[in-house]
Amino acid sequence: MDILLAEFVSSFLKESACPKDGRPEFAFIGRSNVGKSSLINMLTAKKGLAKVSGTPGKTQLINFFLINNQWYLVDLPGYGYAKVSKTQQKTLAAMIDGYLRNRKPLLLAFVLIDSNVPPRQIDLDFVNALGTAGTPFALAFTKTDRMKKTELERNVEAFLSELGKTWETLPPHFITSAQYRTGRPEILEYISKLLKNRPS
Ligand SMILES: Nc1nc2c(ncn2[C@@H]2O[C@H](COP(=O)(O)OP(=O)(O)O)[C@@H](O)[C@H]2O)c(=O)[nH]1
Ligand SMILES: [Mg+2]
Repeated sequence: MDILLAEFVSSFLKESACPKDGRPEFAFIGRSNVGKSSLINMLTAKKGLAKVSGTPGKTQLINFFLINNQWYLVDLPGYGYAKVSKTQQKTLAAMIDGYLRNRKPLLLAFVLIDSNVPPRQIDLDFVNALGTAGTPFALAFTKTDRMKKTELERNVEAFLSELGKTWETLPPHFITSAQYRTGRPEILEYISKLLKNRPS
Protein backbone atom coordinates (compact mmCIF):
# COMPACT_ATOMS: atom_id res chain seq x y z
CA MET A 1 0.00 0.00 0.00
CA ASP A 2 1.14 3.51 -0.63
CA ILE A 3 -0.44 6.53 0.93
CA LEU A 4 -1.96 8.64 -1.80
CA LEU A 5 -4.23 10.75 0.32
CA ALA A 6 -3.75 11.86 3.91
CA GLU A 7 -5.93 14.53 5.40
CA PHE A 8 -6.55 15.82 8.87
CA VAL A 9 -10.17 15.21 9.89
CA SER A 10 -10.58 16.62 13.38
CA SER A 11 -9.57 16.34 17.03
CA PHE A 12 -11.73 14.79 19.72
CA LEU A 13 -11.85 14.87 23.50
CA LYS A 14 -13.19 11.38 23.99
CA GLU A 15 -13.88 8.11 22.24
CA SER A 16 -17.64 8.61 22.12
CA ALA A 17 -17.15 11.79 20.09
CA CYS A 18 -14.94 10.12 17.45
CA PRO A 19 -16.19 9.38 13.89
CA LYS A 20 -18.89 6.75 13.61
CA ASP A 21 -18.63 5.77 9.96
CA GLY A 22 -16.91 2.51 10.89
CA ARG A 23 -13.76 2.88 8.82
CA PRO A 24 -10.99 0.77 10.33
CA GLU A 25 -8.43 2.53 12.49
CA PHE A 26 -4.76 2.28 13.41
CA ALA A 27 -3.66 4.24 16.45
CA PHE A 28 -0.23 5.59 17.33
CA ILE A 29 0.81 6.15 20.89
CA GLY A 30 3.90 6.54 23.01
CA ARG A 31 5.60 8.61 25.61
CA SER A 32 5.82 12.31 24.80
CA ASN A 33 8.83 13.12 22.64
CA VAL A 34 9.19 9.51 21.49
CA GLY A 35 8.98 10.66 17.87
CA LYS A 36 5.30 10.05 17.19
CA SER A 37 4.61 13.12 15.07
CA SER A 38 7.78 12.49 13.08
CA LEU A 39 6.80 8.87 12.45
CA ILE A 40 3.28 9.83 11.37
CA ASN A 41 4.66 12.45 8.99
CA MET A 42 7.16 9.94 7.64
CA LEU A 43 4.51 7.26 7.08
CA THR A 44 2.09 9.61 5.39
CA ALA A 45 4.93 11.37 3.57
CA LYS A 46 3.41 14.66 4.59
CA LYS A 47 5.67 16.98 6.50
CA GLY A 48 3.77 18.85 9.15
CA LEU A 49 0.64 16.71 8.99
CA ALA A 50 1.07 15.81 12.62
CA LYS A 51 2.83 18.68 14.24
CA VAL A 52 6.46 17.92 15.08
CA SER A 53 7.15 19.78 18.22
CA GLY A 54 10.07 20.42 20.50
CA THR A 55 7.54 20.89 23.29
CA PRO A 56 6.50 17.48 24.57
CA GLY A 57 2.94 16.91 25.70
CA LYS A 58 1.40 19.30 23.22
CA THR A 59 -0.81 16.75 21.57
CA GLN A 60 -3.56 16.36 24.10
CA LEU A 61 -6.46 15.35 21.95
CA ILE A 62 -7.38 12.34 19.83
CA ASN A 63 -6.42 13.41 16.31
CA PHE A 64 -7.96 11.69 13.30
CA PHE A 65 -6.41 11.56 9.83
CA LEU A 66 -8.19 9.95 6.90
CA ILE A 67 -5.87 7.86 4.74
CA ASN A 68 -6.67 6.95 1.13
CA ASN A 69 -10.30 7.60 2.00
CA GLN A 70 -10.14 4.09 3.46
CA TRP A 71 -8.86 4.05 7.03
CA TYR A 72 -8.15 6.37 9.92
CA LEU A 73 -4.76 7.03 11.37
CA VAL A 74 -5.36 8.03 14.98
CA ASP A 75 -2.78 10.13 16.80
CA LEU A 76 -3.28 9.64 20.53
CA PRO A 77 -1.91 11.94 23.24
CA GLY A 78 1.47 10.99 24.68
CA TYR A 79 1.51 9.34 28.10
CA GLY A 80 3.74 9.97 31.06
CA TYR A 81 4.47 13.60 30.42
CA ALA A 82 5.90 14.76 33.75
CA LYS A 83 5.39 18.47 33.21
CA VAL A 84 1.60 18.40 33.21
CA SER A 85 -0.29 18.33 36.51
CA LYS A 86 -1.33 15.07 38.14
CA THR A 87 -4.95 15.97 37.47
CA GLN A 88 -4.27 16.53 33.80
CA GLN A 89 -2.26 13.30 33.58
CA LYS A 90 -5.29 11.47 34.95
CA THR A 91 -7.59 13.15 32.44
CA LEU A 92 -5.24 12.19 29.61
CA ALA A 93 -4.88 8.62 30.84
CA ALA A 94 -8.67 8.32 30.98
CA MET A 95 -8.94 9.66 27.42
CA ILE A 96 -6.36 7.21 26.11
CA ASP A 97 -7.82 4.31 28.06
CA GLY A 98 -11.36 5.13 26.99
CA TYR A 99 -10.31 5.12 23.36
CA LEU A 100 -8.19 1.95 23.48
CA ARG A 101 -10.68 -0.07 25.50
CA ASN A 102 -13.88 0.94 23.77
CA ARG A 103 -12.99 1.68 20.20
CA LYS A 104 -14.64 -0.92 17.96
CA PRO A 105 -13.03 0.09 14.62
CA LEU A 106 -9.53 -0.07 16.12
CA LEU A 107 -7.59 -2.79 14.30
CA LEU A 108 -4.24 -2.21 15.98
CA ALA A 109 -2.31 0.25 18.10
CA PHE A 110 1.33 0.99 17.33
CA VAL A 111 3.14 1.65 20.59
CA LEU A 112 6.26 3.72 19.99
CA ILE A 113 9.32 2.95 22.04
CA ASP A 114 12.46 5.08 22.08
CA SER A 115 15.26 2.80 20.90
CA ASN A 116 17.90 5.09 22.42
CA VAL A 117 17.29 4.02 26.00
CA PRO A 118 17.08 0.76 27.93
CA PRO A 119 13.52 -0.43 28.71
CA ARG A 120 11.54 2.06 30.73
CA GLN A 121 9.05 0.88 33.30
CA ILE A 122 6.36 3.30 32.10
CA ASP A 123 6.46 1.78 28.60
CA LEU A 124 6.51 -1.77 29.92
CA ASP A 125 3.53 -1.00 32.16
CA PHE A 126 1.63 0.54 29.27
CA VAL A 127 2.30 -2.39 26.95
CA ASN A 128 1.49 -4.95 29.64
CA ALA A 129 -1.82 -3.19 30.30
CA LEU A 130 -2.68 -3.37 26.60
CA GLY A 131 -1.87 -7.07 26.62
CA THR A 132 -4.07 -7.63 29.65
CA ALA A 133 -6.93 -5.71 28.04
CA GLY A 134 -6.53 -7.78 24.87
CA THR A 135 -5.96 -4.74 22.67
CA PRO A 136 -4.02 -5.75 19.55
CA PHE A 137 -0.77 -3.82 19.30
CA ALA A 138 2.64 -3.76 17.66
CA LEU A 139 5.81 -2.01 18.77
CA ALA A 140 7.67 0.59 16.74
CA PHE A 141 11.15 1.38 17.97
CA THR A 142 11.93 5.00 17.07
CA LYS A 143 14.98 7.15 16.34
CA THR A 144 17.08 4.11 15.47
CA ASP A 145 19.38 6.21 13.26
CA ARG A 146 20.90 7.67 16.41
CA MET A 147 22.11 4.29 17.61
CA LYS A 148 25.01 2.01 16.83
CA LYS A 149 23.66 -1.29 15.58
CA THR A 150 24.87 -3.26 18.61
CA GLU A 151 23.36 -0.81 21.11
CA LEU A 152 20.13 -0.70 19.17
CA GLU A 153 19.89 -4.47 19.21
CA ARG A 154 20.68 -4.54 22.90
CA ASN A 155 17.85 -2.11 23.74
CA VAL A 156 15.34 -3.85 21.50
CA GLU A 157 16.24 -7.30 22.83
CA ALA A 158 16.08 -6.02 26.40
CA PHE A 159 12.61 -4.61 25.87
CA LEU A 160 11.31 -7.77 24.25
CA SER A 161 12.88 -9.94 26.88
CA GLU A 162 11.19 -7.89 29.63
CA LEU A 163 7.87 -8.57 27.90
CA GLY A 164 8.83 -12.21 27.57
CA LYS A 165 8.78 -12.47 31.35
CA THR A 166 5.01 -11.97 31.26
CA TRP A 167 3.86 -13.02 27.80
CA GLU A 168 4.33 -16.21 25.85
CA THR A 169 3.79 -14.52 22.49
CA LEU A 170 5.65 -11.34 21.70
CA PRO A 171 4.04 -8.56 19.65
CA PRO A 172 5.32 -7.76 16.16
CA HIS A 173 7.95 -5.04 16.23
CA PHE A 174 9.30 -2.55 13.71
CA ILE A 175 12.63 -0.76 13.57
CA THR A 176 12.00 2.82 12.46
CA SER A 177 13.74 6.07 11.72
CA ALA A 178 11.81 9.14 10.61
CA GLN A 179 15.09 10.55 9.40
CA TYR A 180 15.81 7.75 6.92
CA ARG A 181 12.25 6.46 6.50
CA THR A 182 13.33 3.16 7.96
CA GLY A 183 10.41 0.83 8.60
CA ARG A 184 7.98 2.65 6.34
CA PRO A 185 7.39 -0.15 3.80
CA GLU A 186 7.17 -2.75 6.58
CA ILE A 187 4.60 -0.81 8.60
CA LEU A 188 2.50 0.06 5.56
CA GLU A 189 2.57 -3.58 4.41
CA TYR A 190 1.50 -4.72 7.85
CA ILE A 191 -1.40 -2.25 7.88
CA SER A 192 -2.34 -3.38 4.40
CA LYS A 193 -2.37 -7.01 5.47
CA LEU A 194 -4.59 -6.33 8.48
CA LEU A 195 -6.99 -4.31 6.33
CA LYS A 196 -7.28 -7.21 3.86
CA ASN A 197 -7.74 -9.84 6.54
CA ARG A 198 -10.24 -8.00 8.65
CA PRO A 199 -13.60 -9.64 9.10
CA SER A 200 -16.23 -7.64 7.23
N1 LIG B 1 17.46 11.46 14.73
C1 LIG B 1 16.12 11.32 14.79
N2 LIG B 1 15.39 12.20 15.50
C2 LIG B 1 14.05 12.04 15.58
C3 LIG B 1 13.41 10.96 14.92
N3 LIG B 1 12.09 11.04 15.19
C4 LIG B 1 11.92 12.13 15.95
N4 LIG B 1 13.09 12.75 16.20
C5 LIG B 1 13.29 13.99 16.99
O1 LIG B 1 12.77 13.77 18.30
C6 LIG B 1 12.10 14.94 18.79
C7 LIG B 1 10.64 14.61 19.13
O2 LIG B 1 9.96 14.24 17.95
P1 LIG B 1 8.38 14.40 17.78
O3 LIG B 1 8.04 13.71 16.50
O4 LIG B 1 7.91 15.80 17.96
O5 LIG B 1 7.89 13.53 19.04
P2 LIG B 1 6.42 13.38 19.70
O6 LIG B 1 6.41 14.29 20.90
O7 LIG B 1 6.36 11.95 20.12
O8 LIG B 1 5.40 13.72 18.67
C8 LIG B 1 12.22 15.98 17.67
O9 LIG B 1 13.31 16.80 17.96
C9 LIG B 1 12.48 15.14 16.42
O10 LIG B 1 13.20 15.83 15.43
C10 LIG B 1 14.22 10.03 14.17
O11 LIG B 1 13.76 9.04 13.57
N5 LIG B 1 15.57 10.28 14.14
MG1 LIG C 1 3.94 15.15 18.74
